[in-house]
Amino acid sequence: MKKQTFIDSDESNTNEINFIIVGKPNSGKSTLFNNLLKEDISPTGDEYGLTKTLFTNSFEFNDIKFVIHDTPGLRRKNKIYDKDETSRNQKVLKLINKIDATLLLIDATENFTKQDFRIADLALDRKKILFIIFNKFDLIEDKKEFRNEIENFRNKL
Ligand SMILES: Nc1nc2c(ncn2[C@@H]2O[C@H](COP(=O)(O)OP(=O)(O)OP(=O)(O)O)[C@@H](O)[C@H]2O)c(=O)[nH]1
Ligand SMILES: [Mg+2]
Repeated sequence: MKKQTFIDSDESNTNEINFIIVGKPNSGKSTLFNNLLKEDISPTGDEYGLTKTLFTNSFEFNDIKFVIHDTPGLRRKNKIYDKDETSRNQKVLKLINKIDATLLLIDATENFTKQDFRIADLALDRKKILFIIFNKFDLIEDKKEFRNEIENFRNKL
């Protein structure tokens, strides 16, 4: 298993890129994290809110070290009834301040909601590079119609 690391912004250097995977619960964050690392590090499954802690790991590509963070799903504040989830969300928000880029994962099989826009804004407000990934695309039957929906989503950002 690769070394577990947590990189503080003061320690960052130009050959290292820190990025965080965020999104609503069950959007596929941990699956992407494991696939990028080619290891089953973070638990995955259909249960909403499966990831309850931050997972951090790294891989190298073309002499660049990519440090990647998997995070607990971010639900709307009014859907959170538990202090632990609030504190987990706060950790994610803090971490967004420290990273270079954000990967926002959106479950393509669900309607895009205000929460997706809110999460995108978290990165954009902090002037972070934002990649938006529409996941579970394999489950979409009408891919052409879905591309139109993505265009609408993009125009609203
Ligand atoms: N069909 C399909 N299923 C996927 C894809 N990515 C993830 N899944 C499934 O979606 C479910 C949720 O995946 P996770 O990776 O656990 O989702 P998560 O965003 O980490 O969820 P939380 O930790 O609860 O926030 C699992 O059953 C995955 O196997 C995909 O691209 N296609
Ligand atoms: Mg997860």
